[in-house]
Amino acid sequence: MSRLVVFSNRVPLGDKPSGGLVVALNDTMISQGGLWVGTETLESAPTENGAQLKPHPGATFERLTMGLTRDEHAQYYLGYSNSVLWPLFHGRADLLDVSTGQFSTYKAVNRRLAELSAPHLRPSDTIWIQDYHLIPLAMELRALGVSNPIGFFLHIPFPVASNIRALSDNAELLDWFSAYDLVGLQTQRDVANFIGAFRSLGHGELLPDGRIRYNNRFVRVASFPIGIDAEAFRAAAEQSPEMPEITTTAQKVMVGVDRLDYSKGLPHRLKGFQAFLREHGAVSDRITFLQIAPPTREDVQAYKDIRRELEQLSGEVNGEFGDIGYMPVQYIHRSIQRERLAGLFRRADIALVTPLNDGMNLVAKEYVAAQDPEDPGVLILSRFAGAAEQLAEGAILINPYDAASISEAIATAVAMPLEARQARHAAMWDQLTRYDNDWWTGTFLRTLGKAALSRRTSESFFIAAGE
Ligand code: GDG
Repeated sequence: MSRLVVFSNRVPLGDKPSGGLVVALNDTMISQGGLWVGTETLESAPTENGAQLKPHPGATFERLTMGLTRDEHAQYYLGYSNSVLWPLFHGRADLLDVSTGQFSTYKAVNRRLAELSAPHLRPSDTIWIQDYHLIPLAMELRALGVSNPIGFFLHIPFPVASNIRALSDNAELLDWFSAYDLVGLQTQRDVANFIGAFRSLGHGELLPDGRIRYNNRFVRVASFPIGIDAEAFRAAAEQSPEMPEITTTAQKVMVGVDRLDYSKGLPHRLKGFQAFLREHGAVSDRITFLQIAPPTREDVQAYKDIRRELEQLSGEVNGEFGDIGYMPVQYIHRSIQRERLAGLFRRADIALVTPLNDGMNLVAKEYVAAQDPEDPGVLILSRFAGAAEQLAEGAILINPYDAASISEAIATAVAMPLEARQARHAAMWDQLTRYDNDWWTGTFLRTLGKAALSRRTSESFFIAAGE
């Protein structure tokens, strides 16, 4: 059997991995073994900076990391990855923070990672590269003669062509993607955007078999919505300890859990809750809205701004509607343990998930998985989350830009009878178990195997034909 080699910016080094990508792949690596390669930021610059990969023994699979200096972390990770690609791919060209050195460091880090990892690769390996930090990696590996099947999965949305034009070096982006055998995206909408970008920016040609031909390279693109291990998450929620601390004077608990990121629509969520309290507060059950928002990328200005805005808004809502013994908004700016998160989801009557743009949104799926099917809570979900393509039948879909839409959805959720909640939950549970984590990895890797085979055939055909 072919060995799986995964590349991602971060490699799980602790006992309890967290974060969607890492959790999803960790299970696969534990069950089938392989090699996981990534980066690690060094506290002080070593004399021979990142001259070789560092092994991390102690797992059932092999782990290697490449050390990044503080400067590389600033330019490659905080800079090009998170101040250029992240906002751009989330449709926020207004938040681009471009500065000299980011682009060249991003490319240099990818090149060094290719150079240092190539000697560790075997001819029969299947290579799976993850996310926007490492888009150029396949091109760099190909330049070193690596001809293995190489797949890529983008965890965030793929932007429309007009947004890509905001990147000065957008032609390189298409070159990078075309070095892959298979590009996996979260949704059908992303696939349409990907094809649109190749057609309008690069004169790519969509072939009848669904592949894109671009500069005589062939790349297959398809959607593989990332899943979770729903059964395991349900079991964790069942076993999670009681939470007396969230039994408040409120009759209902509504929850939100998101990294404090501007793509998650947190201010919009609070404005929606505020509209609900104004419209329906007097006649509704009292609701406590518990928002867990762990810090993330705090050195990037846009993240400092969103934090300030959120703190101000929670204060405003609490000032307007709080009472002795009742604070409508509980805002917690730190991370909580995964087991407690599962229990919190199960306890909550409603989840409010309002991203303005999101690749998938695993929180929505985890909330559904954690519910007691006999007495499930209600998911309110933005139509701009990738998860909305799968969960439309069971969730209440909202437009996060419209506070009235959120307010109405909360009122509907509060009043929803048991039977309706059960039926909606059953429809979503069906999706979660059908398209779970094993489905995601299995389907992607099978498709990659086929794509690599047909690419070899086509490219040798064009070489033979002298094109
Ligand atoms: C990216 C894409 C895509 C959150 N707070 C805590 C905590 N979490 C966990 C959640 C969930 C994960 O982190 C977040 O995943 P999301 O999917 O919601 O969002 P991103 O971090 O933006 O992930 C996204 C995903 O990649 C996977 O492809 O779905 O669209 O943006 O698992 O539970 N976990 C713990 N404490 C917290 O406070 N333990």
